[in-house]
Amino acid sequence: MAPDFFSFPPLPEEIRRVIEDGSSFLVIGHVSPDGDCLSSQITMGALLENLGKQVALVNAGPFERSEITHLAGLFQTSITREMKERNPIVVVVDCSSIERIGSLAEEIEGLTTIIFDHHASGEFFGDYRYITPRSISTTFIIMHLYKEFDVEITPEIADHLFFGFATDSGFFRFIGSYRGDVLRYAAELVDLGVSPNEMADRISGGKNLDYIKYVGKLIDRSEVLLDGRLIIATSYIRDSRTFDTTDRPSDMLYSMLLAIKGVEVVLYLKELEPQLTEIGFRSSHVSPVDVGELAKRLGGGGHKRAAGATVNESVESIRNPLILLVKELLR
Ligand SMILES: [Mn+2]
Repeated sequence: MAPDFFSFPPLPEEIRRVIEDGSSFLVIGHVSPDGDCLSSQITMGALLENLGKQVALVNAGPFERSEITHLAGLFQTSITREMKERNPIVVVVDCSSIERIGSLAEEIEGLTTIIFDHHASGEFFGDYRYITPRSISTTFIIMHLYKEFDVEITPEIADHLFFGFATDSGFFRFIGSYRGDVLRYAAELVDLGVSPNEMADRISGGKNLDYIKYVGKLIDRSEVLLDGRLIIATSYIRDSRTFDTTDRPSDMLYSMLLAIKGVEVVLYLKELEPQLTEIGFRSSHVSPVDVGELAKRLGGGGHKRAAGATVNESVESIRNPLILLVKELLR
């Protein structure tokens, strides 16, 4: 196969102009933020401040994952009337659909909105968009913007940027051939003082024993289907009474289940309410299944290999339709 090198598409002139002309900005991310989302908000905010703008970071939360809880204090959880009266420009990062910003969706109505994202599927929203699905993380796009706007990357900003790279790329495990560009960006950050070693500890460490037991329970409960090509793991509301952890078991769960020979698709069904289920989708890099498309059919979004959706169905009622959908795609 011919090398498929990546380069960023040119930044649309309109976006550059809106940023240059604006004076007040709100930087928003998705609900239940992960490392890439918050790092993107922080680094985008710092970029804008460097350009002389007034900036507020807003995220509806909750800030549950242990690797990001310490960042919660940097964010406001709603948009006050005062903030809105300044007629700010809204910059939404790492977010594939308007629903993903939760309660903030209503609050930003009527404001000029720019989207910076790397999710392939999802619905188009906002007035201006810069979406590059082949970016490993949204911070990867933002690092590019630092170069575009010729703003210096400080060691502190480097740390946040790398944190986003690492969280969304499974610590560089999801990066394929001919993507030296990602590693060249990462190398620049390491030369600014980022320690991949320390970062790995920060991302995968810091968990309690209940978290590990919880992952164990979900693996124990998981079902192998479709001749071993699909695995479904399920968590129930009642688990929160058994296991004392706010960390999401999903990342560790996915990598363990995808390590099983022959497994192409992993579905993680999480009971949020009796009639509300969050579905996490993962597919192995050898599978033809595009889980982003699958999630989109259920009103969600994501990438070819990782996606999510939330449905108004019980865990039991969504299970069989999901198996049929995957079965169709595995043919
Ligand atoms: Mn992301």
